[in-house]
Amino acid sequence: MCGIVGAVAERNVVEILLEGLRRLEYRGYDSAGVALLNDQQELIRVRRTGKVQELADAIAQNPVRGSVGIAHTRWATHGGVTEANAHPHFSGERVAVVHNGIIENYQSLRATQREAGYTFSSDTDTESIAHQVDSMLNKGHSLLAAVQEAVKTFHGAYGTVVMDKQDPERVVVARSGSPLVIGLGIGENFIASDQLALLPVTRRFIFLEEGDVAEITRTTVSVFDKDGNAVQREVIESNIQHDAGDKAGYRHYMLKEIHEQPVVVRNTLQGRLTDTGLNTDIFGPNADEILAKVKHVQIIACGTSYHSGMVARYWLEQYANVSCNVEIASEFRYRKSFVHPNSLLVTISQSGETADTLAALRLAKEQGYMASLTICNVPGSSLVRESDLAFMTMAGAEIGVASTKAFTTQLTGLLMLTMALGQANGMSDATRDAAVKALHALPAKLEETLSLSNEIEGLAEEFADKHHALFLGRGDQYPIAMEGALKLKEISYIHAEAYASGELKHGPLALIDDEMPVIVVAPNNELLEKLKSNVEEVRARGGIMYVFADRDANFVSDDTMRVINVPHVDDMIAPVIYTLPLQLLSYYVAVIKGTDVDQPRNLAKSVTVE
Ligand code: F1P
Repeated sequence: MCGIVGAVAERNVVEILLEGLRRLEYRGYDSAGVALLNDQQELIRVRRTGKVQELADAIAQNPVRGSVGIAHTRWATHGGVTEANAHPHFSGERVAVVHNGIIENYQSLRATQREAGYTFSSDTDTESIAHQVDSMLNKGHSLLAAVQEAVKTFHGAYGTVVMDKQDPERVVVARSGSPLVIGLGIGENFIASDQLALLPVTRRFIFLEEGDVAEITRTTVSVFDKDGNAVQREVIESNIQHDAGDKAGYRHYMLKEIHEQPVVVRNTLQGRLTDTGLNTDIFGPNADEILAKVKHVQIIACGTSYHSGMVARYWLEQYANVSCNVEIASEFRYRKSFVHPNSLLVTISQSGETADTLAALRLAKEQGYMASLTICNVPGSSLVRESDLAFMTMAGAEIGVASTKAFTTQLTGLLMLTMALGQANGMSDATRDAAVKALHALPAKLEETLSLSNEIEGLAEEFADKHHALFLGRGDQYPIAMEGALKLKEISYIHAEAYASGELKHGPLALIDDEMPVIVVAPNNELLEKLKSNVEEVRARGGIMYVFADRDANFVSDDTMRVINVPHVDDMIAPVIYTLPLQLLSYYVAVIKGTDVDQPRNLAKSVTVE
């Protein structure tokens, strides 16, 4: 979603801003822009719809420079994808603003501002931020005070950075609902919506908290909390590994990330899984003491992360004897729900910034959960900071909008959570030993599964002209079928649905014909015979099937069924393993269709608005 970069320096900051925007490209956006204060104290702006490269080309043709600047990638919410709606937005020739989030009361702000004589050149909610700050400046406030006063009138979510032409030494930033991080340099300071944007210039960061307003000059950073009190926020040294430019020879980040899974799953296990069980407190300080009391788990997440939560429900109830509910964050947060005694709230998120998941966590905290745990991939993210316990997946930066390695590392963490909760709830030694063995084997099995890549690439040809697809699975493979369908939708734009195959007779069988490929995930588990009956139901209606099956499951390819043999693995890790062929299938179908694999249309990597 939208990205912010800003800088206050002595040197020309144009390249820093553009590089920052490039590093945020993976989040998804549709236009980009930059505003600078140049040496003549003029406010200049360049904006383009499309890619950051188009903005960079425009600047290369008509160079601009400045030592104070703000830049933005916009993912349209209010107003179409036009240059006029791209950020930065100005109020007159004085104030420039970039903004992530949504100002929900922008209509009423606009009405008041119109009455005061302001005019609008965009359809955005952001322009009303610029005018609001300008009106406060006109009352004689400093830039800092003007922003502090202006934010009092905003309802909604914002991460915003403001420049004032008449005060060229500083930018003022405000955070409420959309993350912002200050990067500390030597004789220069920076701001961004994500630390990745600033890694070329610094590794020292201050993560702003909800309600913070901060004033940033070349040499000072002053932070004020929501009540206006000056506060000290901790400076964190980031050791995050990321090189946005590096596809390591792969054609797309998504393919690179699919192939990284054996390594990142190994990294996620490292230091946590021993030869006989788990190390202590791998979910945070004193976690073992808290987990020992847990009798129920409520999982909250969105998208792919929700699917990993769905798998965890099967695991927790089957292996750990702990009851579990899973819910989409946007539903959970707007309904009254029941809090079971001794409930642990678990949020799952790659980014740690998903607006609905974060809001659900905040709501749940008021509802009497025993403790909150997040399974998250981004250190220092809002979910990590606001949860009692955290388990960091070690997927590394995930650039492809469609999540792959984050998902399999989440599953790895969730299986370890199952072991940890099972410990206090009667998990047998045999089950624990099986889990340890299966997890130790997982990276190598993932590697083996990736060798199906060529076969799946060949198969993808058969999907390129299809408009619909149906994914089937049972038990803990049902969420994997859902994840497979989501991947195909996201990057190839083929309509795909997933069903628990026992549900076929209850409706979806009506869809079956030879134009609707049916993808089946079929490990050799106790549900195999049931699944085989469902496969026969599809066959009897002329359906064409692609079955990803355990080699011992005895499926045979024929005119109506193509069987792809998946390595045999223990039941516990089968959901992780069967994810890979479905990721590869979606990837190769998307490549054949020529879509923008890493940045699919209309989607954003980090969904920071609800
Ligand atoms: C949730 C999510 C991702 C998806 C896309 C949009 O994000 O739905 O699963 O791939 O990037 O957001 P998160 O909470 O896991 O960061």
